[in-house]
Amino acid sequence: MSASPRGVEAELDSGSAPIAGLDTLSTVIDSIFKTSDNWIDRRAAIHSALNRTVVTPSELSTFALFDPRLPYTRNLVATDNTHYTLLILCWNVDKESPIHDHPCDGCFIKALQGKIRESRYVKDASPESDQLVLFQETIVHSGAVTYMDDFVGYHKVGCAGTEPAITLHLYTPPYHSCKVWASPERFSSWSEGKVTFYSKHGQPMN
Ligand code: 2CO
Ligand code: FE2
Repeated sequence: MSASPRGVEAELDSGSAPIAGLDTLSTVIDSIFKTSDNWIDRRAAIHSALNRTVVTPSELSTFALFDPRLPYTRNLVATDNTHYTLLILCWNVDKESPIHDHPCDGCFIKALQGKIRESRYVKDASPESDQLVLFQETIVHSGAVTYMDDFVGYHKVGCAGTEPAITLHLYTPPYHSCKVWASPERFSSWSEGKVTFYSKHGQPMN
């Protein structure tokens, strides 16, 4: 792994220095987990690091693998198997994920190419209701970073443009399955979605 000439500490300290490439980002993320001792600082540092990250065209050709048969393709970029997983997801036009939760502390998304739509839901507060209610819909443009967790609600994500979209995701800590809702009409009726990877470290799984 290569840090920038400025060094990882400088990367961490600076609120504005670009982070050149995914290797450097992984090194910076490793440092964040070593140095920050509370979630508020860690969350701000991760958000800042993702904001500053510039993914190169060569990295996109290595990691941004599309399977045209799937709504979206999950490609593992890096993980320490303890604190975080870094993924590149590739979204086919007019396709989206189901509504799902995130059984982790937080989910960060950076749009790298194209644009995505993030639709956020909460359980209807009325005890008689078994619905998920849409409370926010956002178009996330290339370069923007979003944050989500189960305290905020649940979401679905999809390609919002006429071209396929590519996103960078960081989940902390890694998780292996999540709740998936086929419809917002029935909150109590969810199924378990297992985490799968189309590729790991640039190598297709099949
Ligand atoms: N959480 C979904 C997944 O990992 C993608 S939506 O962004 O968090 O498949
Ligand atoms: Fe998600």
